[in-house]
Amino acid sequence: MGKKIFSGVQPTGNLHLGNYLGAIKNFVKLNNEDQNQCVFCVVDLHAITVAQDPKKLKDNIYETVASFIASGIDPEKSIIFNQSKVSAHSETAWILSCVARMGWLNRMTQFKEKAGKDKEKASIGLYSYPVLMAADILLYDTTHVPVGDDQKQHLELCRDVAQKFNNDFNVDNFFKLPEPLIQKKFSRIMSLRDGTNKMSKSELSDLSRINLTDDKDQMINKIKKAKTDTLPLPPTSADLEKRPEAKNLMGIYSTLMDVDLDNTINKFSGKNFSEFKENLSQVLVDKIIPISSEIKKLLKDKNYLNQILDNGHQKADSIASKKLKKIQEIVGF
Ligand code: AQP
Repeated sequence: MGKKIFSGVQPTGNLHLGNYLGAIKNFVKLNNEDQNQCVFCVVDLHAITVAQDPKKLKDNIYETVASFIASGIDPEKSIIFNQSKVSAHSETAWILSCVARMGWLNRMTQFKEKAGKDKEKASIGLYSYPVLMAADILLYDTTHVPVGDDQKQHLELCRDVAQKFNNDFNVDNFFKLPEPLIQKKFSRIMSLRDGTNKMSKSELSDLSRINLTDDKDQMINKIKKAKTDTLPLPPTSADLEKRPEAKNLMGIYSTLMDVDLDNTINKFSGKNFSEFKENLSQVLVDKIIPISSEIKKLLKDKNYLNQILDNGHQKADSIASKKLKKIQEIVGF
């Protein structure tokens, strides 16, 4: 039997190599497996947990859809839609927020990181974000959720919420407990400026990430400027452990080439960074520029993108509203 896949990407702009290698590349693989039912959501309700410029948000929604399609997701085979258009997500999130416990949410590291020191001023939405994410996933009887490593804790919370709902209302197996699908290696792509921080859309320095819409010169320049150390490339993977920037760049190369890290190490051991960076730039340009060009082309055809979203909205709404109706009956509405 095929898998039921659900995952989301926030339309917060600057979709980057981390989003692609950590999540979207995996979406494409799952989309291409025959039996799977895939739902890929542009999670705009999640995006507004931090302030967004309304005009840019609209553009970013189109850019996210274009990135899905340019990366190889087939909109005929997978459901692609905008989260805010299917009201069952918000309605289910409210019900589940009465099931989830404060103590569980207090442990979420992403909230702590994003809220920073001034958590009194963070939005309530940012705090309860994982409950909305649980609603997103559970509405589609999802069996597998392809995500980057940073989302693992939220997935565990989703399973806890599902289990507690099933227990509290005595509805065994009503919500399925979804499994995370996280890449085994290099599940977290790090910033090009600091190998200990994840590559992120909201990082101020554009030099910290490769955007999926960057052109060839920008990519080459960012790799040239990527932080490194002064040593030549090492002979074993153990030697990389204390060299986060070298490890990240070699990981990016290996993931793009679909080869093991040891393979990359053997190829470049003893060489200096400038030679390695030339090879890395070349593979980036070969693999990502076709996607980048396709995104730009698709963004010129808003009618086509709207058509995909409308079509996806109808399909998603039909599944989600049926599940919501059952949830409402169970809680006694
Ligand atoms: N650096 C990363 N390495 C691997 N996977 C990553 N993902 C994000 N960054 C990396 C994965 O991409 C998917 C979509 O992420 P998202 O946009 O919904 O949210 P995010 O994790 O908050 O992404 P960013 O880039 O870090 O955005 P900001 O800066 O706004 O917080 C998810 O599966 C995520 O794991």
